Amino acid sequence: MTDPVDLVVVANRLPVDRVVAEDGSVSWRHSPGGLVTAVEPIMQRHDGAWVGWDGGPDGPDEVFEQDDITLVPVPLSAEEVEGFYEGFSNGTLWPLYHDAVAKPTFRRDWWEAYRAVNQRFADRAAELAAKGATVWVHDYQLQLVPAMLREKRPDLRIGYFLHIPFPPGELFAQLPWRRELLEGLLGADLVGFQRVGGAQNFVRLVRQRLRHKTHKDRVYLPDGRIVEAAAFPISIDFEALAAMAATEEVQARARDIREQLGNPAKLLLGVDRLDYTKGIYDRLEAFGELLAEGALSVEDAVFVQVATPSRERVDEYRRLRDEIERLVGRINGDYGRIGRPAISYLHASYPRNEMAAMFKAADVMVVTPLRDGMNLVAKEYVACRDDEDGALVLSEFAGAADELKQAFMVNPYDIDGMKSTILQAMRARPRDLARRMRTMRRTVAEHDVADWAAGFMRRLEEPREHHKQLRPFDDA
Ligand code: ADQ
Repeated sequence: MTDPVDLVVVANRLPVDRVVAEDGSVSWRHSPGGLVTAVEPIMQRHDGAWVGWDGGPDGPDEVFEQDDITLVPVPLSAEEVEGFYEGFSNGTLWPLYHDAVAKPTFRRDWWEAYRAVNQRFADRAAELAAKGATVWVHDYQLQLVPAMLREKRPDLRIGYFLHIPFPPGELFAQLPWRRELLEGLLGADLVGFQRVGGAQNFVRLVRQRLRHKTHKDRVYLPDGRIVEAAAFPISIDFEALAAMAATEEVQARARDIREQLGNPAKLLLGVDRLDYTKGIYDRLEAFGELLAEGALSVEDAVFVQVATPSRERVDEYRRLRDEIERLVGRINGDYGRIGRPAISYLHASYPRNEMAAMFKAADVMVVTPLRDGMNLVAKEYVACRDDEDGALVLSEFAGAADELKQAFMVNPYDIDGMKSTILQAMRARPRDLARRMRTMRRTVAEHDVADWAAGFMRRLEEPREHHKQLRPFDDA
C-alpha cells in the first residue's frame, strides 16, 4: 500500500508500456501521450497517483514510481480484455458514440465485464485517495467509475472527462444500460466534454431519462448535490511541437521526405489511427476520383497516408485495413508510375520528430473523420507550420472544427464536396493560406493542453454549492 495522495488520475491506460525482454525481464517505457503531457505538471504539483491498465493480459499489480508519479496498475485477465476492452468499450460504446458509423454490438456478458472492471478501477482509486482528495476519471471505458467511487468515498471531489463525442439522445437510447451509464457519470461533480453539444446532449438525457431537475449546464440531484456539465476542448503542447518543427534536423528531414517522393508539386497528408471513424476510405476515394478525372496527375500530387495500427484483434478493424489496402493498391495500380506512386501508404507508428517532419513537408493536411471527439492531428499540423503556409482540410464533424474555423471545411460524406475543397486548398493563394494559418496558430497557442488541464481543474476545485434538498423541483 502507498501513502494516500491528493490527486488521483484514473484512465484506461497507464502512461507507460510494459516491455518484456527476451530473457523475460520486465521494464516500463514512458509512453508520451497527450494526456500525460497535460496532467504531468498538475500531478507533480499535487503529489499524485495514476491508476490504469498496462495494455496486456494478466499484468503485475505492484505499485511503482516513474518520473515522480506513482503508477498503480489495474491488471486485467484475458477474458476481461475481451469483454471490457475489445467488447463493451470498443465494440459497443465506441461505434455508438461515433454516430453508429459501424453497427454497435450489445452483449450482456460484455456489460458484466465492463461493470466488474469499472468497479476494480474505482476500488483502487478509493484506496489511494487521501481525505477530500481530487480524482480525475478519463474516457468512455470508465463511465461507471464516478458513481462507484462516490458510493465508497463521498468525501472526494470527482471530475470526469470524455475524450470522444457524447451522442444525441436518439442514439444513446439504444443502449440497454443507458440508465446505469448516466447514473455512473452523475457520480462526478464535473462532467467534461470536448464540445458544447456533448454537454447539452448529456444534460438533456439526464432530464428526460432520469427525470432530474436541470438548468443550463447544471443537474440538481434529489440529495442536494449539483453536477455540472461543460465543454473543455482538449489541445496539444503547442510550444514544444512548434519548437521541434523549427529545428534544423526536422526541416532537413521534411525536405528529404519531399525528395524521396520525387518532389511533387503538392504533397497531401493524412495521419490517423486505422479506425473506421476517421474517414480514411472516403478521403482516398475522393483523391482517386480526382486522378481518374484528370483534375490531378501524379506529377501534381502525392498523397501520403499514415495509418497507425490500432485494435487489430477486433474484426471490424481487420476488415477496414483490408478494404483500405485494396483501394490503395487499385489507385496506385491505375495511376502510379515507376518511382511515382499516387498514394504512399504507411501502416506504422513513428516518433514525434518524424511526425513533425511529415507535417512540415505537407502542403495540404487532409483530416476528414466521419465523427471525432477533437482530433489532435489537425492541431499538431497547425503547430508545425511556423512559416504560416500549408492548408488544413477539416471535417465539420471533428471537435476541432469549433476552434479551427479558418480551415477548409468539408462534409466527409460528400465526396464531390471533398474533391472540390481539396482542389481549392491545393490552389489557394499564399496570402490566403497565411491569413488562415496565422489565426489558427494563435488559437491553438492560446488554448494549449496546459490551459485545458488547468481550466478543468480550476472548475472542478471551485467551491461547490448544494441546492436546498427540501425544494429540489421549485425554482432551479
Ligand atoms: P484518437 O482517436 O487517437 O484520440 P487524435 O486526437 O487524432 O485521435 O490523436 C492521435 C494521436 O496519435 C496524435 O497525437 C497523433 O500525432 C498520434 N499519431 C497518429 N498516428 C501516429 C503514428 N503513425 N505514429 C505516431 N503517432 C501517431 C482520442 C479521440 C480524439 C481526441 C483524443 C484526445 O478519438 O477525438 O482528440 O482522444 O482527447
